Amino acid sequence: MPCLPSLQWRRRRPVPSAAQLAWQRDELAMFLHFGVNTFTDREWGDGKESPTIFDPSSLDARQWVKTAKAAGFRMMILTAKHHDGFCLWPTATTKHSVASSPFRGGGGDVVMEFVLACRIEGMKVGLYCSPWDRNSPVYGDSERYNDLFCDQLTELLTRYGRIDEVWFDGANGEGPNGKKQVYDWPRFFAHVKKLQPETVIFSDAGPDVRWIGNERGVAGDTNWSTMDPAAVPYPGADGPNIVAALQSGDPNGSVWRPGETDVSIRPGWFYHPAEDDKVKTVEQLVDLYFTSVGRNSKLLLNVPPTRAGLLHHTDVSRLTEMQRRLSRLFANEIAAGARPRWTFLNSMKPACDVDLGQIHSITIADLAEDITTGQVVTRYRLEGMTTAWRDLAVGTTIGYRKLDRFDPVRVRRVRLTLEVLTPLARAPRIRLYSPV
Ligand code: FUL
Repeated sequence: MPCLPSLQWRRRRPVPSAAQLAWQRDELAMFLHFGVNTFTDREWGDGKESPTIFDPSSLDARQWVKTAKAAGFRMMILTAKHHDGFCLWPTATTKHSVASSPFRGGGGDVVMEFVLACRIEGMKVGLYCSPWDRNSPVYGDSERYNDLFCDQLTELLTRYGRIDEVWFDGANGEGPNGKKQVYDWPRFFAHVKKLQPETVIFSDAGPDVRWIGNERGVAGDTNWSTMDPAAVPYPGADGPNIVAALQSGDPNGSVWRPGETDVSIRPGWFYHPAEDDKVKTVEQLVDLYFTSVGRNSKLLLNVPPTRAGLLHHTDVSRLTEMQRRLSRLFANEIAAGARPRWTFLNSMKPACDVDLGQIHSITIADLAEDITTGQVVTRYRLEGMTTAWRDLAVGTTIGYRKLDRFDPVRVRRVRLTLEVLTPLARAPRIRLYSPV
């Protein structure tokens, strides 16, 4: 009788779509919260704001995009509509928009300026459109509002060319009729995909990208890109196990749904002058890179434009410095020429040994699975040796990228031992960096 591989080995594990793969490889995305709250100094508008308050004096979307590009960001996501319902584009669905504001004499379109600036700079484009709408008179009249929301999505997804990410927040309230709005999520998702088949949709519940479960910028140290879709059944779902499921994913999950880590450079999501001296430090920004990108996630860092319509000079200089600091940290790769010798690559405990040729001081390990074939590492141990082996980093998942920082250690050889769910299709990548 032929010997059949075990069922577990034969089951096909989920793999990323081309869009999910590109999304992850971008690593850094910038969030821009901008709207009437920028002018009222609030975080959540109540929808009663007069559109006339929206009057950025020197809005320059090129300044946003150039700043992001110089700092290594590859995508930007703008709040086209936040919970207050004010639309940054001239929509036909409501008068509560830029068309009723003094901005560009009522002829302006912030979404258009943003998209054009992104196109010129080769930056990918994402749009946030809040389903919770505190201005809409039909919010709470579920079917009518769902129709209106789909009309808004149609405008956003047909007027501006390719949109690479559509970002949904799960916030859900009651309308003026006192009734809770019932969102038709399957309809929203299908509508987006019909209009922009290549886009990735973000929400707590995916379908393409999931929320990481907190707004502190910290992904789970164990972080699977696979998920059980039943764990978070719809955006905004509440329950005792939901945050853990979002943080860590699920090794046995049936869908590929990597986590996105959103956090603001300031305490609030919108710009507040009183927070000008509370901008995250360069060290904090670098830490965020390690707790997001370095934990198999993607960093979505919010940098809110000011009332002038520009990124604040403090935020700009922190971003520039963050990029400089990261480039320095990853400047001295030392194992580049060394060939890892893999043993038992086809087993459940593959291991490899790298002879560095001479003694090197190392301080960062950068491990990566080839996720085009899925994510399978459940445990890893990286050891270094000059005279005796010692642990450098021990952890659970690797995925797209796992970064470990440690005090500089002088080593001549390193050894990586893995435990995997299914045999590796390709050897993981190992990069080691010396301090500068
Ligand atoms: C939250 C919203 O309520 C915040 O205002 C912000 O937009 C953040 C990104 O998502 O859930």
